[in-house]
Amino acid sequence: MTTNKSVLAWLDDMVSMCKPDEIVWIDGSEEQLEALRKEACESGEILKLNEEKLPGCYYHRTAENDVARVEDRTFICARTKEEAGPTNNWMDPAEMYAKLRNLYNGSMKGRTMYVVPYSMGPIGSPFSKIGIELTDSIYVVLNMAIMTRVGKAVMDCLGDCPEFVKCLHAKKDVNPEERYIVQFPQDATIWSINSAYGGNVLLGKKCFALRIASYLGKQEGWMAEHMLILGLENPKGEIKYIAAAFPSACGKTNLAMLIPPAYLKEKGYKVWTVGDDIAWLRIGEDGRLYAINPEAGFFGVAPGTSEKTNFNALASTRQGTIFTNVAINNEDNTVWWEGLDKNPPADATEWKGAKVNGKEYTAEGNKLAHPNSRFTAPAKNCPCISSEFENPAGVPISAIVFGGRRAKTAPLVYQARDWEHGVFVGATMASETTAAAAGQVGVVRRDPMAMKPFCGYNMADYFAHWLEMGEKLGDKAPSIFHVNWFRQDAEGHFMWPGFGDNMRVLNWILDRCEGKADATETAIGYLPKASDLDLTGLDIDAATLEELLSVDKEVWAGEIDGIKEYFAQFGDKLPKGIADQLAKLEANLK
Ligand code: GTP
Ligand code: SPV
Ligand code: MN
Repeated sequence: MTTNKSVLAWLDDMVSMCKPDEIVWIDGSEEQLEALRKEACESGEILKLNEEKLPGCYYHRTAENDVARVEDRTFICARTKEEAGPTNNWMDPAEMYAKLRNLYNGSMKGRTMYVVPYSMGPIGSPFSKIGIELTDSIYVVLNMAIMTRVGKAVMDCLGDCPEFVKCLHAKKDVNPEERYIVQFPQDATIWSINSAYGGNVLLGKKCFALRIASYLGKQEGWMAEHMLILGLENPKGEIKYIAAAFPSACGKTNLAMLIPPAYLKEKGYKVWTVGDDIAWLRIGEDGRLYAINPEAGFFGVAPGTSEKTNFNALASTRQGTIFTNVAINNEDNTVWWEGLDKNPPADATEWKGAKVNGKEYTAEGNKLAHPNSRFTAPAKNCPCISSEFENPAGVPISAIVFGGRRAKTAPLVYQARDWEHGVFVGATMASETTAAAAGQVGVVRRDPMAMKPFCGYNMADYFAHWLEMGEKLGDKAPSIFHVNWFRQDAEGHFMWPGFGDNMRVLNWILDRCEGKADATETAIGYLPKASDLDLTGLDIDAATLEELLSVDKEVWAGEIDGIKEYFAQFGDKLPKGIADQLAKLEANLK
């Protein structure tokens, strides 16, 4: 498929190491993908679902020990430990290459190596970047074909250029003890072994589009962020774009596809989805910040997705979708997960593969679907996909929103005083951990800009890069906000209805950007009073609202200690602007 010397030399090296029986280039044609689906169905790697109800949809179950990203097995092998920084695992690149070459050696004997050329971003856009993933998993090929633009057109676009990200994935024996997800930023190389799950193996996603791309962005003056991108259309037909960073399983897909409350819908408000997970941001010719979504599909959390909570996400999964680790409804060979409806199938196969009576099974408190079970759905299926989705120049961003899952502390919404303060707000984000990564769930941890697991270099330099971008943007910089949809009352109930009602907060945010909404200055930034939000038709009592929109100085004083402790690991590298903002917050809270 190519005469590109760099590609062929690299491929030779990888083939002689992995020793596959066969090499198959993925050309992107429907015929080839269909043949692979057939083959994977025959081997049992995937199952075909009900063709009438879910046309072109398949089911896949991963190993029980392989159901989420593994942060403790993920490495940034920069030249030095200092370059990887204190928030990343690091090993000397030469040592890591040697260790992994041993593991990869002969790992594809008796197997086929698929060569998947892919583009992150529309093929040929100045924003876009090319990768080639070598994998021995048809499941990975089929997912990459949904999540990215794959095939011959990508190789044609690459031509003789040596600049592409070299990605190698071997499923091997899925041994968690020898699982490695390794980025070599200086070599634009990603090596993944002993996993077959999502972000560990769909190497265009977190490994490339965030870890490698954040490193490239730092060198080249742009940003790769864990952000959704949405367009909010007002009744006049004007569309303003928002980019929002929330940690994994904290609501990006949901917000990106939001359906406004009925009264706003009637007025003509609409939300258009540009992206649900990753944004690449560059300064445009007019000096504003522009974003593209480098992906072509959604790898979304299934549990909690329903017609009521996220109609558009559910609609996106009704054809051409791969479901991973959800439950099977054997009554009609469709899928089910907690939160889809209140009616688990009696005849079900739970995610681990056991046939169960679903009604009794959930009654025991067990989950039919894994909490991190996912759907891989083509973006073009989404009823609210933006007309700008394929725009190679991206969309102009008016507001940047950070958010986390905080039962206490963070109010529903507040606005940063300026860019530098906004970067501090992002840098001090904290959120409860979720099932998207292996490990304990529900523990509050610092997750700057929702990038803790995804920043491909020293986090302190990443903060500095954010500050530099702000300097370049000057008065054209988007305003920065923080939201928290997850405040809980004493009984552990969510205080804010969330989902579609988050639109009320988005409207305040965009009005603030245009100087059209009021706010009160507090120690942490500008907060709306209840009367500043449009709460028409919302059933929420005044006391709850007051609490959602308040800043408890004592609780925040406690935050200061946590922030200081967190920043200490960066030593002198912590940018002065960030240290200044911390001092300001401390003074404000006195
Ligand atoms: P990743 O794909 O892991 O990056 O996750 P994400 O950030 O896209 O999260 P997603 O939108 O899939 O939401 C994860 C979980 O949070 C789901 O179970 C949702 O139902 C729940 N959720 C999303 N938005 C809200 C909200 O506004 N309020 C509440 N209470 N829950 C929400
Ligand atoms: C996340 O964990 O943030 C995801 C899923 O979007 S994964 O692709 O597994 O990283
Ligand atoms: Mn994500």
